[in-house]
Amino acid sequence: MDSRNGCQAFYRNVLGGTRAPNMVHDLTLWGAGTSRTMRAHWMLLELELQYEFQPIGSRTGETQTRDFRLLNPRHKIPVLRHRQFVLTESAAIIQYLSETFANPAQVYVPQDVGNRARLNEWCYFVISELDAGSLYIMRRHEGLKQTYGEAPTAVEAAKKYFIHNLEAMASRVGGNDEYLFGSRLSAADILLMTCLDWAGSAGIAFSDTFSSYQQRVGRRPAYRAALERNFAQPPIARS
Ligand SMILES: N[C@@H](CCC(=O)N[C@@H](CS)C(=O)NCC(=O)O)C(=O)O
Repeated sequence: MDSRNGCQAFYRNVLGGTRAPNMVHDLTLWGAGTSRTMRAHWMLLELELQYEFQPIGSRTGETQTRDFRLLNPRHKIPVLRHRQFVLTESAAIIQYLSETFANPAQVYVPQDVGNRARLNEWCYFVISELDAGSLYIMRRHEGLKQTYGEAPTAVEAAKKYFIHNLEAMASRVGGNDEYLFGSRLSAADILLMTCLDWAGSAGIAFSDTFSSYQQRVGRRPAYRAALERNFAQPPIARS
């Protein structure tokens, strides 16, 4: 949103109305109960940021209200607001947070173009091949078949595609390093871990390499705190 859209009323009514004056960084996160919202909570908690939480859920009607559609015309969660800056897309949100509130002791943030490209490479791979290209296809055409149509062949193919792409990451995940980029968590780990959890809840079994990774990453206090916050209400769905 910017002034080109003539959004003064939006800033006044929607952003102004949600401002949290006691919060040091003036951050609000909309969204709870899904793997995508989990990512944003997790990164906020890794960086030890205080934020206002609007726990709206998917397919509850809460993403369809007039105010929310002004915030995100694509009516999806999560949405992050940092002062007057509004951002959607879980991967973009966690990368923005990790760079804006860099905490190098906790989270890996590349310092040069080459390393940033390498991090993007893995983030885009997980988001496009594991999330959108596999898990979300299964979700839409199995769990949400009433809305998107039943397509068992596509679901079966998406499961195989998920395993195939995951196994292509095995050498990176199963090496000596704790995380994808060495000894520190990165945005790519948050994306991968949330996809593994989502796949597990969809009944996909994966190799020991990924189970060990899941156990390792799952011991992080911020991950556990984010699970509690994001899934405080029984989730309707992981996606
Ligand atoms: N690519 C987006 C996907 C966001 C998305 O699809 N969110 C779903 C829930 S996981 C949603 O908000 N659906 C709107 C609704 O069903 O009301 C992201 O990663 O943030």
